Amino acid sequence: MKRREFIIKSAIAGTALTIPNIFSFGRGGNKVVGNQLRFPPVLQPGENLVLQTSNVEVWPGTTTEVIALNSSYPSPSIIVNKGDNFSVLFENQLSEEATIHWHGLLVPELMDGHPKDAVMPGNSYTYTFPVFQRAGTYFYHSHAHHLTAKHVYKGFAGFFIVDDEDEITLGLPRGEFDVPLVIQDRRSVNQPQFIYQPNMMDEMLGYLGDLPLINGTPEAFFNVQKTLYRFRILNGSNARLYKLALSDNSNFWLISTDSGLKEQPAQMNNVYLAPGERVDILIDFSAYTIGDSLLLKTLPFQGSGGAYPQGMQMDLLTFNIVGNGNSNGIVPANLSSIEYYNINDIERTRNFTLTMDMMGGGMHKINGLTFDMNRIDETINMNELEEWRFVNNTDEFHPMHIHGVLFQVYSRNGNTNLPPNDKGWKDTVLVNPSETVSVLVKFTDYSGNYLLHCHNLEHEDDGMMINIQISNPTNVETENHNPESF
Ligand SMILES: [Cu+2]
Repeated sequence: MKRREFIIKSAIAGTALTIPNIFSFGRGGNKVVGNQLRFPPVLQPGENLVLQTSNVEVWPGTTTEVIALNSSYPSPSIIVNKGDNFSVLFENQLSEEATIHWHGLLVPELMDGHPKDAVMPGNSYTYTFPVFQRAGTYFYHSHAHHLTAKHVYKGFAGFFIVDDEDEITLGLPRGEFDVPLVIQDRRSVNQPQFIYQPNMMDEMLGYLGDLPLINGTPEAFFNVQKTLYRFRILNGSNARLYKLALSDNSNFWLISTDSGLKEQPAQMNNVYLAPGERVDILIDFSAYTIGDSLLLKTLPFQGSGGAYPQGMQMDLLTFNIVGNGNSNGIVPANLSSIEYYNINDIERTRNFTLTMDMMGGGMHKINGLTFDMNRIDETINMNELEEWRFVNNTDEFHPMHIHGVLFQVYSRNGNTNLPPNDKGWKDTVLVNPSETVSVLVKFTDYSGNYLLHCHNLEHEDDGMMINIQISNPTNVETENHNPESF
């Protein structure tokens, strides 16, 4: 047994989440159709992450071949406290290379899972880094060269949840009332397999499906009490964008963007969530009646066509109201303090023009470039505030993700009046068709070779990714591990 390297928060792990379902009868006593929402296991201290092909039950009575960690789909959830030194041994038992990227976490270059740092078949690697960020819903996934999309589609992605004292004191719902939900779409035509064979159209639009899985559960239902819940929602899909809403159009509170709590909760009745993004929301079920059901849906919106249209309406998760339990959670008036950057403090502006080109080595490009492992495309000084403008010259959605930094959205098409899900700390920002999105970026923690890429994973593997080099001119690591920094 290795020494205890990080602390498991059993409160979030929620022992009640694993009790047998005794409420699977709906109104009128009819058996509810569908499958009870599953939860991935929580990685235990000293446990390794073993990447291998295995067969798991996704649809009852059948098995699905997955590429996942510790034979779990979704991959195990990692739960740590701010201040922990996280360390895990990663064993690659596949016959192809792999890395783990810790999405949204600020980690040293060699821990970031850059494809140049691939772990070869049969090899292992210890990922270790201090967790100095505040509480939030982060995740991890494959970042292997030209293999990211396939790996993630087949199951290689999991939650990385950070907890801290500041959040505990707020009185948000905890334990069994604090529920992680990862949304991933698969193709019903291939059921029960996760066949990954993108054709030309899939590489252009992304590999989209018609069948949503929630925590790997098809036709998922979740039995809830008449009380306040927190849901940590991760879009773990390769390419699908969701417009999340409740079936009765009622309001929920948005409390967190990618990288931790907002300043105040924002009441909304729908929110867009692009691949790689997370939102935490509070839903109050107290006004419903036992026996009622409510759906979490994705609403229709304008998107690409094809066999699996972007923007198609889907039912994602059924909430069955089954009891009078109380989370004792509250909707706090204030959540956290966020210091917003001032546009007048920028040292420079960089433009990143996003194009789709039928010719050349790859179709999706950033500033006319496709990814070259051995080429540094941008050099950025640490501790200097910059404005990065993503200019989308395509009619597709591009969720742009930056490694090694948390940033703030500044404007969309010049408009600084932003929706609530743009306000707060971000690591991924949706750039809509023909839109220009401006973000304010300052690297404060680590120097080295990081990445900027589209989180539509087909676009990423297609080459919509560039190397960024963070340089520290003073050559003095000013690693800012001050808890107040983010
Ligand atoms: Cu893209």
